Amino acid sequence: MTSTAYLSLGSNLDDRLLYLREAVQLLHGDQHIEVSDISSLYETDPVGYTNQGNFLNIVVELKTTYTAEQLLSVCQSIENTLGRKRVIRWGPRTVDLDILLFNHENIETDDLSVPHPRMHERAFVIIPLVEIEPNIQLPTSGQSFNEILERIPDKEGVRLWKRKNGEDVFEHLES
Ligand code: A4P
Ligand code: MG
Repeated sequence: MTSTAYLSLGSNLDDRLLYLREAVQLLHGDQHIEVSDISSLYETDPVGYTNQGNFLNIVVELKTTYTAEQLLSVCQSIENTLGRKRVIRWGPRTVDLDILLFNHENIETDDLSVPHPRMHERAFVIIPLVEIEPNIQLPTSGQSFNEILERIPDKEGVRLWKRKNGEDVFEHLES
């Protein structure tokens, strides 16, 4: 069975664009994953632990034959491959991949909470998500992300950095 998932990707260390591009390539290079859409790139003020550099954030849509748990381990192995060190919770990271949505499922296990529990309060997630999928709804409440976006604080902390032009932001996705 093919599932549709949305991931949030963020980076705020070193060459942020390169990390995001490599993460997307590693996702797309997996034979069980097809990256079907990518948002524009946004530069965003850090949320949570604020004494760190600005992030670049994107949201990607993908089709996958993995289960949500399998997709989580792929995300974690990509984080490890790209050199992520977990030093400070919510702190600086080369790249962070979070599963936002997996079909319309509600998943609550020791390792995985889907929908991502903090996504609805985060402009750096909701703005790129609404850009690629304006009509989507939060499975828990049925609220549309457009409605969530209207009420969300700190939207000025999320600035368009590179607009998606044409097919996708990463022209080298296939390589
Ligand atoms: N986990 C549970 N649910 C999920 C899920 N849906 N997707 C578990 C991914 N992982 C999930 O994550 C900790 C544990 O969450 C994992 O072991 C997994 O089993 P982590 O990636 O090791 O640690 P983390 O990233 O520090 O925690 P978390 O909860 O992912 O952090 P957040 O809340 O995502 O915050 N500000 C801006 N502007 N942009 C950002 O991208 N990111 C964060 C990270 C903070 N501030 C930011 C940004
Ligand atoms: Mg994470």
